[in-house]
Amino acid sequence: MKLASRSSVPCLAWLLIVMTMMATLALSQSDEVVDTDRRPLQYSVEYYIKPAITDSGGRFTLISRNESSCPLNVGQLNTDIGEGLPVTFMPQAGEGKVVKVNTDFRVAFSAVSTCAQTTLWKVGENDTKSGRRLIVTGRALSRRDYSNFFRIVKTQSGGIYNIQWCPTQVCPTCRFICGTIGGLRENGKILEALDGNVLPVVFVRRASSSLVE
Ligand SMILES: *[C@@H]1O[C@H](CO)[C@@H](O)[C@H](O)[C@H]1NC(C)=O
Ligand SMILES: CC(=O)N[C@H]1CO[C@H](CO)[C@@H](O)[C@@H]1O
Repeated sequence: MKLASRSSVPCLAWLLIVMTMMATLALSQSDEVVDTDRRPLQYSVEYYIKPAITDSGGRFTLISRNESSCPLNVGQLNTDIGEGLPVTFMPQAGEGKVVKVNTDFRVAFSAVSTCAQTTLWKVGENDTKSGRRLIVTGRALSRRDYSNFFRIVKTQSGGIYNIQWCPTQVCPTCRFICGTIGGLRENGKILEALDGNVLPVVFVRRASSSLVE
């Protein structure tokens, strides 16, 4: 009897350790963003961004808001026909290879623009016409300009996400008016903007992008 009760103590301790390890593992895995093949999203790999729901436009691409100007806006194709432009996510220093939810990163279309401008996503000024902040392309103007940082957040459904601008990780003391990206229809085009409807999206890994193991 004595022997049995003694040996049950380390047994219980082991069980606790194993359970804690499993819980930690489950937590870290659920923090990973996954693509449409349920593989973890990786930095520096190309992905297409696609609406998770129908009748809300096609894949993400660069859009010219005005015919004459260079494509400055982040937007969507009008239909689900067409590949769109892939993006790559760029980590802040010290991040791992895998993109996690609620983690600030920079994101750019991997396209060579004829306008010889950056394809980095940026939150633009509040647009007077729509009262919404459009997502444009451009570089931050200073080190304290956090307009290039975006993050992926979970929705109620697994594998479906929202893209947010809320860079509290890069500036924990800043007070941001955070916003989530959704499509804004204007003159037969779909532009992305904060401060309105919210678009659930999925990430489709570009076929030629090889996984870096
Ligand atoms: C943008 O402008 C509209 C209209 O002037 C205003 O209602 C809204 O609060 C502004 N949004 C932000 C984020 O400043
Ligand atoms: C630079 C430029 O021409 N901007 C125009 C683009 O279109 C919007 C909306 O129609 C106008 O408000 C801008 O003046």
